[in-house]
Formats: sequence, structure tokens, C-alpha cells
Amino acid sequence: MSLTNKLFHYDDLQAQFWRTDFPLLKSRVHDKPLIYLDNAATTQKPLAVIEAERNYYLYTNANVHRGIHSLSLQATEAYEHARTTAQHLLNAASSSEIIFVRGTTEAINLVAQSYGRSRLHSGDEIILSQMEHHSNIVPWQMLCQQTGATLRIIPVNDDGELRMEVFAGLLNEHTRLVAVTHVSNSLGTINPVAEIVAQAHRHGVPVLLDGAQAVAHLPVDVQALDCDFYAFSGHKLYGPTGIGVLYGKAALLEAMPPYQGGGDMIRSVSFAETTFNSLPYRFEAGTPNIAGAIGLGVAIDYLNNFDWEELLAHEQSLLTYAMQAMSDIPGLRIIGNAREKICILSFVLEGMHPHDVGTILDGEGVAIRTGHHCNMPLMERFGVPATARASFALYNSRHDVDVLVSAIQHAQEVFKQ
Ligand code: C6P
Repeated sequence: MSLTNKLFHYDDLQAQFWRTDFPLLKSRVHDKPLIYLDNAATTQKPLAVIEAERNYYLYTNANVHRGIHSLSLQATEAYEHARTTAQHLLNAASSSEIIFVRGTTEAINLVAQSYGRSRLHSGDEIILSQMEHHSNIVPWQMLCQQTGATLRIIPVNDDGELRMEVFAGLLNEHTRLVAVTHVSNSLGTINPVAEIVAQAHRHGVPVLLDGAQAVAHLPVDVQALDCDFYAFSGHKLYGPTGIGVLYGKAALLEAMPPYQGGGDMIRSVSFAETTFNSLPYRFEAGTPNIAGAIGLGVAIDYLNNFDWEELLAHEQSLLTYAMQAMSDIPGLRIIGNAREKICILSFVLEGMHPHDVGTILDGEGVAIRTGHHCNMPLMERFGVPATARASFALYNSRHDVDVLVSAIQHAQEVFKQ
């Protein structure tokens, strides 16, 4: 890489410009400029999102779907507008297919307990993959304990890709659901989800996709994918924590029993009987995270200002640059070399525990995540207890990669002494 290339790379200049939208990225850690590379855990928030939440509480705060007073109507309108914005992000056919939840974890638990518990029986099978986050394992294990169903697992190859030939053989007349991640949070692998859905549907099996790591990095079209459920969290998409979306096909959601009981999800209640509200309210019991939903809508609007092609090109060029720079470091092993991946780099350094790497990097102002990343079965697959993980977002640049590389080299020096 020539010096000119490093200094005047177009994507880099763009990213430097984009990062000015994110106030926290101006901060210093241990008196060093913050290099934030923990975006798979949560992204930073643009000022527009922070202000949207603040303005809601300053000017519009009221409960939704309940009052006929002006503030309540305004809050309801803003909340429902956010739902339509999320519908368009996923290209769902109707806003009634968009259910606001706390995040990906709650979305998957909702499907497991509502769809799964009402339909699965002993002898039934659920297919997951070896790269699932615990949020897409534990709810299904709990369901298996409740129903007597069992889990079947799609293995991962040495590069961190799903072994699709094994998946084909796992589908059979006992399969009731496939639940896989769109993008792996540890490996960055982009899974062939359209192919997975097509294969599962040939067996009449519905598919849930965990989109937690996908939505901020790839355009998602649930109608084109034809998936049955799609889950994501707002906070990984430049939005607030505590808000997320479950998309479900209307026909499936209509046939599912409610997940939780309470206010707003009912049509009428007597001590003899309760009748339930229509979609999507039937699955939103109690006062929702109104400010969070509004903030999420603004985060999606923020992302919509970007040209997806430009964004993809930037993040892919950053990935190529980072993969090259990291593989030049002696003693560093990258875990996750899939042909299709987003800019997430998990690595281990010879003779160093990832937690020590993380601590030394923090001293240099570089924020990465270390640990099992809620992927314990995947760590076992690769024979490591933990990895260090650098994960990138639209505001990261080659400069951030350069600082990361120097910080890793510094950590190696410290450990040599
Ligand atoms: N992964 C990470 O550092 P929640 O916590 O509900 O917003 O998201 C859960 C979740 C589900 N699926 C995938 C693929 C994920 O990556 C996550 C969250 C974070 O990798 C926190 S453990």
C-alpha cells in the first residue's frame, strides 16, 4: 500500500466525514483518541438519533394507542411512523408484520414460545447452525425441554462457512423449523440465506433469520428472501438499545397465540374470557419503548441517506485492507475466512490470552471485544476459549485499521518483555 493511497483513499475521506455525525467518536480514552472497533456489540449513535429520543421526552411524551388528547395522538403517530420506516427497511409487505420487541433476543424468544410451543411435539426437529449466537440457541433448547423436540446442527467448515451439503441432509419429515443467523457475529460470514430458505421451503419448513449483524451492513428484503421470520436489534443499526424488530409473515403471525398478556394486546377482557387485538398489537403487551422506537426510525432514516452501493464498497474495501494488514502480523491467526463476509475480524495471538490483548489495546484507545462473544459452541469448534474481535462500521477508516495494527504490535512487544 503506497503512502498516497493511504492518505487519499476516497472511502477513507468519506468515513472521516461520516464519523462527524457521531459525537462519542470525538472522545479520548486513556488520553488517546478513541478508535471504536466494537460495533458488532453495539454501534455508536448519530446525533440525529440522540436528539430524536431527547425531543420525544421534551415535546411529545405521552402513552400510545390510549389517549385521545393531542400529545397521545402525536406520540402514537410517531411510534407508528417508526413501524412503517422499519417495514420499508426490510421491504415487508405490511406494517402489521412488524412487531416491536426489546431486540433480537426477545424476537427469537417470542417465536420459540408462541410459534414453537403451540406447534412442536416430541420427535420434531429444529435445525440451527454451529455459528449461532446463544440468543438463537438457548430459546430453542428451552423449547425442546418443553416439547420433547430436538436440535440438529449445521456444522461450519475451517473457513467459517456453513456446510450446506450437510444442511441438505438434515432436512427431513421431522424438521419443523430452521433458525440461522444471516451474518455471524464472530466470523463475519454472510450465510447463503436465500438458498437456505429455498431448500427449507421445498420441505415445507419455515425459516427464522437472525439479522442482528446483517441489517447495518447489507440491504435486506424479506419478500425476496421469502423468510418467515426476521429479527434484528436497533442498537446494532445506529439506533437505541432496548428496541428491535420481529418481522413475521402475516399468515404465520395471525395463527400464533400471544406471547405475553397485558394492556394493548387485547380487544376485550372479562373474567370469563379475553379476546385479542389484531396484528401487530397482539404481540406488544404493555407500554412499549416509545422513545426507542422513534429513535430506531430515525436511525433507519439516517442509514437511508447513504447509498448502499457506496456503503458496501467502503466496508468491503476496509475488510480487504484489514485482512491484509492483520495477516502480515506474525503470530496472529484470523478465525473466519469466509469468501462472503462483512468487516468483522476475530483473531488470536500466539502466547497471549485475548483478554490481555483487549486490555493492552484499550490502553492505546482501541476498543475491541474479547471473549466468547456468546458463541461458545463456535469457539469449541475452532478449539479456542475466546478470541479478540475487531468489528467495523460505516464511520471506520483505514486509519483505524493502522492504529489497531500498531496497538497489536505494541501488545506483542509488551508480552515479549
Ligand atoms: N451480539 C456481540 O457482541 P441483542 O442482545 O438481543 O441485541 O442481540 C443478540 C444477538 C443475536 N444474534 C446475533 C448474531 C448477535 O450478534 C447478537 C448480539 C453482540 O456479538 C452482543 S453478545
